[in-house]
Amino acid sequence: MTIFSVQSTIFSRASVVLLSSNGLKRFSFASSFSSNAVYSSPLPKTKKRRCYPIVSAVDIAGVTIARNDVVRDDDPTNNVPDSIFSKLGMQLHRRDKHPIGIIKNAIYDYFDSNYAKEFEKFEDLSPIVSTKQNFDDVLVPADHVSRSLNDTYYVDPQTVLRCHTSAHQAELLRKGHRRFLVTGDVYRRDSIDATHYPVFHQMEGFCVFSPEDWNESDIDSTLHAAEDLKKCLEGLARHLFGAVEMRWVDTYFPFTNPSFELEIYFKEDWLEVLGCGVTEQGILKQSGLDNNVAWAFGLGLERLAMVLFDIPDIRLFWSSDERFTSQFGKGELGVKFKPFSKYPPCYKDISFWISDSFTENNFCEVVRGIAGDLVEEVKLIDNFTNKKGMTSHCYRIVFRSMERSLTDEEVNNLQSKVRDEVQRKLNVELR
Ligand code: FA5
Ligand code: MG
Repeated sequence: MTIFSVQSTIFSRASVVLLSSNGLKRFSFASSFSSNAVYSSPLPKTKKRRCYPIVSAVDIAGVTIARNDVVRDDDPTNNVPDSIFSKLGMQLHRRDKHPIGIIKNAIYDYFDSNYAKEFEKFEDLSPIVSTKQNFDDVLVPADHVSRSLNDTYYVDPQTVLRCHTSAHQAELLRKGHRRFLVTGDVYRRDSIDATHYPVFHQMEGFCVFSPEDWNESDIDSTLHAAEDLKKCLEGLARHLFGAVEMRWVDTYFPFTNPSFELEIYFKEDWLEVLGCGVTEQGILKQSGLDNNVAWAFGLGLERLAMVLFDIPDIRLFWSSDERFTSQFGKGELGVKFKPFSKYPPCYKDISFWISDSFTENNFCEVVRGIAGDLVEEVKLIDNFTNKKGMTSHCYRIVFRSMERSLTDEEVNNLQSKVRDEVQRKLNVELR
């Protein structure tokens, strides 16, 4: 969980085989299955401390959604906190002067000019989707880790906040769309550091080929799609960044085979910016496309924008501080972010004996619920099991505001609340 380290994300488990960009034939896969039981470790619902302004309703895709529709304090299968509800409907990707909107428009330009506007664009699909859309339609197995309450925000057992834009692939195919881009906000319970945030933006790309597209070449359909996909994404990376160091990593997704991730060298480490692959036939079959082949990708827009604009911390995208927002303009791709000031971090450690139901995502959610964007990183710094079989974890919490210096009193107060709440909600014993 260190800053800028390469991590596997919930859908992918990278086999970390370094590929050259033309190494298409060296496919290898690692399993993404997990023994974690679905619904294994929900964050217990107790009376919430309100650390966020309570928003009573938000507008999503022209529909008003009340807080009670999404945040249900009394329902144990609901794990959406107010901090997340307040982000629904913000749609940073639809703001032309925001780095996320600027990068989205630059990607649109690339597709419009290279594919003669063949790719249809969707950017206003509701992020509240069914588990069928989010998981079943894209062949996510019943025991896949991403389905757990630990990883995904559930509104109720059949409804989630989408955790990827792949949730819309199947419905758009069923409606007859064959080449499209879907952009939207996605939601995940995740670790806390400079490149992970529980709400971020993805752009899905999907492209169906018919037999006549590959019949003339002497390679098979899968290889045709995989080569086309890599060519398309390498071209996109050059369009956005010019010369940049990148590498392909083989990985596993339930919905593609073969599957790849693209990493870009940024701040002295490899940063995963997208997942992609050749679509599983089962998905195409659902829409009667048995004789076709397709590729798909899911880009992390924050990650791309961090590289493009040199933005060091993912929390900044949510800042309304003028010193941040005023640095970006519509269509301006060449801007490098100038940090307005680097305020000092404050480190606090917390140790406790964990119980069987403890999960790091639940812990991170408690810390975010109290400190919001004042928490920069949560890192496990010590982990041991004693002779009695009790396991102790020590976490270092880095508090830092991007906008001002924090006072000792304020940080002590936050840490004390974290200690109380962790004990109350997570069934751990403080040390
Ligand atoms: C997916 O979400 C797949 N749906 C992508 C895909 C689509 C694969 C179509 C194949 C075909 P993954 O979980 O790896 O994959 O996330 C995709 C990208 O989202 C990552 O590469 C990263 O850039 C970004 N991302 C993931 N988690 C976070 C996070 N917590 N904060 C910010 N960005 C994130
Ligand atoms: Mg990934």
